[in-house]
Amino acid sequence: PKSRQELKDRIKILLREKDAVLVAHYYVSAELQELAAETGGFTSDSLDMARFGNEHPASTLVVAGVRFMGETAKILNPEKKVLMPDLDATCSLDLGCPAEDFATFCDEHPERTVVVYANTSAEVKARSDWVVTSSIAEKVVRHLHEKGEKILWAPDKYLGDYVRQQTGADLISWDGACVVHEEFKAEALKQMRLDIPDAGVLVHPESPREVIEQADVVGSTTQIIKAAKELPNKRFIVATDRGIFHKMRQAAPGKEFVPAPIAGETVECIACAHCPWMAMNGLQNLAHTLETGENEIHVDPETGRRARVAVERMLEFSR
Ligand code: CIZ
Ligand code: SF4
Repeated sequence: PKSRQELKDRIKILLREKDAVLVAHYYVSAELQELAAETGGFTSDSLDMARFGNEHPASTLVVAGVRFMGETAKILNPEKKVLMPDLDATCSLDLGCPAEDFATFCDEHPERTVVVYANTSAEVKARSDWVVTSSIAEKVVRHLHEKGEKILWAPDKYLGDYVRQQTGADLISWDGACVVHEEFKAEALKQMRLDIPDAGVLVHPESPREVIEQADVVGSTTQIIKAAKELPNKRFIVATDRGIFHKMRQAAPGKEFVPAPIAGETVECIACAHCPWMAMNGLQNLAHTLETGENEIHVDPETGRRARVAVERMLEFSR
């Protein structure tokens, strides 16, 4: 077994040798986020990860995140090799929305425009009219609503609920949830806000409605990082995966970040608010995939072609 430093050095060499670039999500370990920064790669949310991978000239993209992020990279770049540290790193939203059941749901509502969250399989994306991420979901749905379109939304019911409320759109939702964000508890958050009354409250819209209602800022990961920098508060209660604290501390040095409570916890929170699938990304399996070329993402070309139309619509809209 190699030391962590030896592994990092090996990964740096392999990235160069294989003409590969590391694209990481805010929810993976600080170590991987740093490695991406040190090697000319990138850390961000799923929208900007897709954009970066699409624009970068490397012939291999190594995606440290969860499976749908690797698939989106492949959908946009069928000619590139896309590798992931662990192909079993998935997402409860993706798992909870199987393509066949989703197709049945769409067939039952043929008059509706199908808008799906990026946290879905390539097959589900291929069935959609639009793919969106949390940073532009509201804007896209507002745009469609203003054109008089009715929406079929999947898979996150909390984000769907939030977007419906913000835009007034006629929107029906699939019944899915994120295992991390769904656990944030409204009552415990009320108590925590009393315990630290000066704290700003930042909430990702995959959280339950009663948690969202207590937020000073509701937004995607990128929007939450921006709020930490721009709001005057010195402390923040944060309802999203705590992997994001690494970038928040860099963006707003000297400020303090407290994870929002799950299941009755108040100020102290040690093993909560972290996605088990994001946590599967490590130095060892990253080195392994680069070394062997194993764990390559494949998307059926016809499925990929159809999904690409909906993903590119998002990229075009967000320009
Ligand atoms: O919860 C996730 O997986 C998020 C926030 C994905 C994204 O859009 O970056
Ligand atoms: Fe999916 Fe939630 Fe994990 Fe994001 S944090 S990958 S939405 S399970």
